[in-house]
Amino acid sequence: MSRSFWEEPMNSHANRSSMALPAFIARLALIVLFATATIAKAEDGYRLWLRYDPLPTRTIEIYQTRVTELVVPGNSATLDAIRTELVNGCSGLLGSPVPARDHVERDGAVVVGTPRSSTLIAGLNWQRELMDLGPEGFRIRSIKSSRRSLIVIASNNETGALYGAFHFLRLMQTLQPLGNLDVMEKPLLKLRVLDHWDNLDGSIERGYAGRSLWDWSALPEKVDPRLRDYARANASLGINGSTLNNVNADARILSADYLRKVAAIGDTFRPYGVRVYLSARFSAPIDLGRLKTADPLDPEVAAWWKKKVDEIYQFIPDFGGFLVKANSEGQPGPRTYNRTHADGANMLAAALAPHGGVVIWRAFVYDMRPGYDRAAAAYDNLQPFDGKFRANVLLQVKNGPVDFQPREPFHPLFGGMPKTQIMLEAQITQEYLGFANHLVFLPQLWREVLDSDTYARGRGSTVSKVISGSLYGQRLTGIAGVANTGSDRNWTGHHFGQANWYGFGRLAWNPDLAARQIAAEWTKMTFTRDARAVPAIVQLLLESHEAVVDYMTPLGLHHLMCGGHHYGPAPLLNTEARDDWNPVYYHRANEQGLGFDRTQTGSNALSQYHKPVRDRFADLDTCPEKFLLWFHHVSWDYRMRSGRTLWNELALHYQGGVDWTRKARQEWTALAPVIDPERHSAVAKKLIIQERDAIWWRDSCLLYFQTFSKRPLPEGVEKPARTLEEYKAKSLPW
Ligand code: GCW
Repeated sequence: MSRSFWEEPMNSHANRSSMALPAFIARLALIVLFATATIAKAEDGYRLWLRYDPLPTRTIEIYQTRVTELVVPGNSATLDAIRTELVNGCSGLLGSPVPARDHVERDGAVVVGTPRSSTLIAGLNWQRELMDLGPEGFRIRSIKSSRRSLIVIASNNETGALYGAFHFLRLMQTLQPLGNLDVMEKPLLKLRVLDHWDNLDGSIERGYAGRSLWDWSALPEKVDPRLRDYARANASLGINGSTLNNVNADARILSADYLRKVAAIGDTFRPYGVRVYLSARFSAPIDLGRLKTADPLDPEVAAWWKKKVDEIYQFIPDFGGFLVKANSEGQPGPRTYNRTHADGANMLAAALAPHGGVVIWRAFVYDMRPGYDRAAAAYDNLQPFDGKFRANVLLQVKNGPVDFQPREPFHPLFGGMPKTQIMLEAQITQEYLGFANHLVFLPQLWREVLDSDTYARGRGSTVSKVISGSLYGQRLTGIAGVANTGSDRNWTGHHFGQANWYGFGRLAWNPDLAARQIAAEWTKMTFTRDARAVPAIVQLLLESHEAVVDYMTPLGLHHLMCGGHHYGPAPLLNTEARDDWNPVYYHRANEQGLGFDRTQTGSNALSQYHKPVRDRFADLDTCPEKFLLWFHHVSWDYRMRSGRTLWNELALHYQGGVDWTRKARQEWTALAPVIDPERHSAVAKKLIIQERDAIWWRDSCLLYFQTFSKRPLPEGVEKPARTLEEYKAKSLPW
């Protein structure tokens, strides 16, 4: 059996007989020491959800007859990856070696591949089904062949077979019956990409889990073996793209020196179906090419990009394309030359089209004029170009109209550009959500956005349908997640941050998956299958998002974070360079009340939504209270649906968030017997920070808002731990 590279090397057994006693004891001590270290190291979270430790004995007994040998005929890097993964996975889970064979020898063989790699699969007559499932879909089926019972994992394409293999391992890891399998799966979105905001110096913008995984100085000669594990983890979810560098891009990434390094990364990812994308700096023709302009309508500029793109494909034949942040937060772009976003995107798209590459143009564009509402800016800037983008351009839109807040209503560009291929951009890294210190299960947030009804084509026009193309029939579809990975041994800083990487991948595959299912799968694969612990952890995960919203920005408040780093509260902040980087711009607290009026009496950003949505949000009687202060400025005594005043309700939400962090700590403590000590204690420490931070948020926000509301804290809300002056003097440390 070949051992998984996740696993530690096996200890060699000492030869007792030929050894003197002291030497033997010393050797034994060493072995014990080594074994302990090995076990301890194994629980550092590195293996993510791909842990292949033995399943419960009863399950093994049942599975052992179903999975006896692994038949992955053929030779290619992907087929090899499938074979290795299945041998390691099945052997580990079943606690004894499951051999790989060239052909079926017995009942219980698992046969994997494509009609081209396996004659058995070619003979099954599944052509039509496999065709319908596309290049990344797969079928898993229990069949009888030559009187033998087999499990077949088949796809038209090797990457699909790899996804099928991971799906099969997930079934085992989550203890699903294998007796009569009949699974057909295909991804609902085409591009499922992680965006890394990694800089060339190894730092990561908004990264909280160490340094960049790409060691540019060592590449291309030395490729960190970890990159293969990164690709494996992505493939296990069906993530098929990775944008390596920050959208605040350094043009040097496009130089030949760097392209060689990028190619080495691409070679490592390729067997796992992960294509490489790069963020392109719009001014690269000037920065790298020494041209005088980057005007997209200048023929020399277009020629420069064409040549550059041709060069990229020499290095990376399956290069995915460019991600572009243009004319946003100081980045250069077509507007610099009085050209439109469409001009810019289309010029790059023309260079990429012959190679099958795409341009992913970001909609995160906001201008500042006096009285401007930032929440309305992206729509105003991009919507007029609906239908103007080339066929290989996607417009990547953040889930909400401001910026990855703990909660936002859906972005009005979803359903607002029927003739444009819109992609969703989610943020997995927790820029505004407590960095890698807070436990917050983001699939819950994404679920809320995906389920939001835009009413673009009447009831049921959900964001999920907009991005999956089922509403408008767009050809290219996709989703991107700003990665939360880094060089930390456990990849994501917080062990529970792994759930967000996992959950993003699962939703990218199927944006209609329930958050509860994702939470349960992840928990069983990552932490424990204990029948009482699983529901407890799932519950914590599912409650966590609302709790974080409660102690940070309840009832539609947003952007109350400290300037710059965005950790901790600074509701009074009013000194940032731009108005719309200041919390006071967003909460608009005064003696009358609180909230941003985005109705007709205010910025009227609401007009960007389709009519029934607009009307529902505009009317205080129908506006969901979770968005109340996003759309309305309401008085401190405004009566909430509970009968309480706004002030009292607000205070109780803050308190509720704090209460949850305490409950989470207690429940986590109770789980100690079923979680390994190393990860248990690491999470427990993070939960202490989360409680401290929640209190800080509650107190500083309430004390500050109280200077306007001039009302006492209601019963049930604890007395603040410090004075407002103290909170002003010091910001929350991370
Ligand atoms: O949320 C803001 C972040 C910036 C980021 C920007 C963006 C990469 O604070 O760090 O820049 O969004 O999405 O472009």
